[in-house]
Amino acid sequence: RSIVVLVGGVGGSRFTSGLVAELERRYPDVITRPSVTAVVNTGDDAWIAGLRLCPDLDSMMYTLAGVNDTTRGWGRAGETERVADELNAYGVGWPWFTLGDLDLGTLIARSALLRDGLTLTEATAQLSARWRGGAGLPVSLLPASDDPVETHVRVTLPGASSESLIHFEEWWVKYRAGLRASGFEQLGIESARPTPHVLNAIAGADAIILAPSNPVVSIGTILSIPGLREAVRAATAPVVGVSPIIAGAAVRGMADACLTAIGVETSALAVAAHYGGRVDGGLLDSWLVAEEDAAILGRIRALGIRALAVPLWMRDLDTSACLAGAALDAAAAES
Ligand code: GDP
Ligand code: FO1
Ligand code: CA
Repeated sequence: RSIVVLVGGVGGSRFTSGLVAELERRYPDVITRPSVTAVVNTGDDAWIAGLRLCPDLDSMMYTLAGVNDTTRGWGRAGETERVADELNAYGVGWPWFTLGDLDLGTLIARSALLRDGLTLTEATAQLSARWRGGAGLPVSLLPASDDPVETHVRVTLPGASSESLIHFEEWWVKYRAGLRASGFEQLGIESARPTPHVLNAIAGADAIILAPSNPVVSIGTILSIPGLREAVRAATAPVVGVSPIIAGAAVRGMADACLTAIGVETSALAVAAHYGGRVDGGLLDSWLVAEEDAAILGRIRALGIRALAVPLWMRDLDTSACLAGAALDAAAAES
């Protein structure tokens, strides 16, 4: 059996770690344990100092390898920043964006593999293989596309009289989402395609889960790759979504500002309506909301979506595993 989960960075990696822990608990024998494939957002990717940065793939890889920095929420634990100081002295890269030395090792390795002609999917498989004493990661990481797609944000820069497009990382890290976004553009999206690996994983899945990731710049970008949304709709597996919004607030990150920019209210109901019910041309068979949001269950069901209220806070591995278990149960109830 196989489970496919669509993910962004922090929300996606917390949820996926919980999913792995829950599957290990339910299926102690590795032979019977369902496999997990994560389809990862690549819209935050960028060339920086000549190197390929893939923030969400790296958040997933570091978290599943157990080497992530849990306080900052990105990058490696125990980092040093000697190389970043040199890059800044040369005026190369983004001075407001800190690349740790260990993290730079990943970026150099990835860039070397891409330059050797590997696809991002192949490079990601090689980067993933070294972890856990060479056993690799407990999840297959698949970039949603091998074709570069880079999310840019339409903003009016301080002192400017007209709008310009800046990279999503600049909007988020340099301006902390403080500049009002009037829209997002996924540069490269028209000619991007989902990889065959992604299409096969979706078609062959027994359950498809939309992680509690940013619905606009993580899950939204994955789904806007031409053909991907259609592949999820055509899949035989039940599609279960987990709300990234609890009681009208994005728990952490910039989902609130992103939803506002595309005209969607920050609520679990509005995000469900945005994804849509599968019966109505949308994606969702089931939608998990927080217990705090139990009052909206009836309105979600009115959209033709099964709805359940469960503990939605991923505080630690146990609470993340519990949430993943609820998503597995919702999928089992559908099939
Ligand atoms: P990013 O790429 O690092 O921004 O991470 P993702 O796109 O995977 O997820 C970010 C979103 O996850 C946040 O904007 C929140 O809405 C959501 N999120 C973060 N923590 C939690 C949590 O504990 N529970 C739930 N339900 N959602 C969360
Ligand atoms: N986030 C920050 O807030 N500041 C940083 O300097 C920063 C550096 C960084 C380096 C590598 C990487 O993979 C991620 C990094 N992030 C940083 C986090 C990341 O860019 C964003 O939080 C996500 O992409 C948002 O979706
Ligand atoms: Ca991200």
